[in-house]
Amino acid sequence: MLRNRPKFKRHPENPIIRPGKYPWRQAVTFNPAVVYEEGVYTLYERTAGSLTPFQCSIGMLESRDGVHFEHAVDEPVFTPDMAGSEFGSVQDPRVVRIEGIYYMTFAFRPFAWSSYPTGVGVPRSEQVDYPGFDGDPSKNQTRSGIAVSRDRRLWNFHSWVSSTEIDDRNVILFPEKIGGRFAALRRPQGFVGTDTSHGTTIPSIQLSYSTDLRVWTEPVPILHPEFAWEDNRIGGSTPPLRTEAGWLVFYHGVQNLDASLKRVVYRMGACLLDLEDPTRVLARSPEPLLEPEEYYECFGVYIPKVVFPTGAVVVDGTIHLYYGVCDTAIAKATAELDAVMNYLDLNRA
Ligand code: BMA
Repeated sequence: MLRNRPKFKRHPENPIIRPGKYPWRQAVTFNPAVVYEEGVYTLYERTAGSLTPFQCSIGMLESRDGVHFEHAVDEPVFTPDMAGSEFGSVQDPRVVRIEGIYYMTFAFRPFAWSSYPTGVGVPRSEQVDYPGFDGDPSKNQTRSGIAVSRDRRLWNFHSWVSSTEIDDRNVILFPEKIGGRFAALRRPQGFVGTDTSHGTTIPSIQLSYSTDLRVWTEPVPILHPEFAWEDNRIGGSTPPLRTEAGWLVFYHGVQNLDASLKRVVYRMGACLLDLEDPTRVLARSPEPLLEPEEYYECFGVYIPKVVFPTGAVVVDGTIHLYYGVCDTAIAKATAELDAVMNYLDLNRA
């Protein structure tokens, strides 16, 4: 099987996007959304000016070659304030265009916390005192929302996908309606542990539909962790890419290395979902297709050993994959779409 594993070629100039230039992106830039249209790559970065508090906004960059990006706007194009809380944090955007309108799904924490990296695993984080917030973590869960734009530059908050009661992130819209409805991948974390009513005990990828992007059907689990490299959780990574054989989705798998140190490793896998009924998984990669190997994927200012893809576009048969590294910077890798599809074909369910 390993013989046929498609090769993701890292760009020699990685990490291609690094922190700096503006105060609001001084500390980190990572986990970007990417769209490609008429020869222009538009990238939306998750940025923060500091880790204390770790308050994130979304910046916008453009490029003609997909490697050398310049800021299109000097200020963030989407901020916590625009999502309803000046003390909050907007995170991990994914952007798709459906019927001429751009939709950005994002994760949102109402009150940004402060993070203290440990160098070995998930940082220690503390709730911060803000007016109107008593520090109760149950009132500061990460929920997911949608912003819309007609021109890729001016964004407005549109609606929520999940409630304040549940941690639900990695919400990713399909790039077209399915059976007349919007469809989204999501990763609700409440329905896990001892609650088996949703058919999953480890955070899994689930699917919901909506006719208006406001009211969503109850999420249905579609992909569960199965392999050792997914034993902590899995979640959707990049917006589904339409292929003849099905929706190609890259997802992330998290493995526990040492629970006492919160030491984990984030890797990337791929799956293929049925075009008409994406709850049907047609194929899945038994092994990761990208994992931390290079220095910039193993060490950063926030967390070690993380590749976290959030954007993928296909240009002339080549997949251009953009991924956050160690929540610090942005890297790029490319692979041939045919190679990925042939590999998944060997790994049909
Ligand atoms: C996840 C998310 C991602 C992040 C990853 C690694 O839970 O917060 O945004 O890249 O952890 O820290």
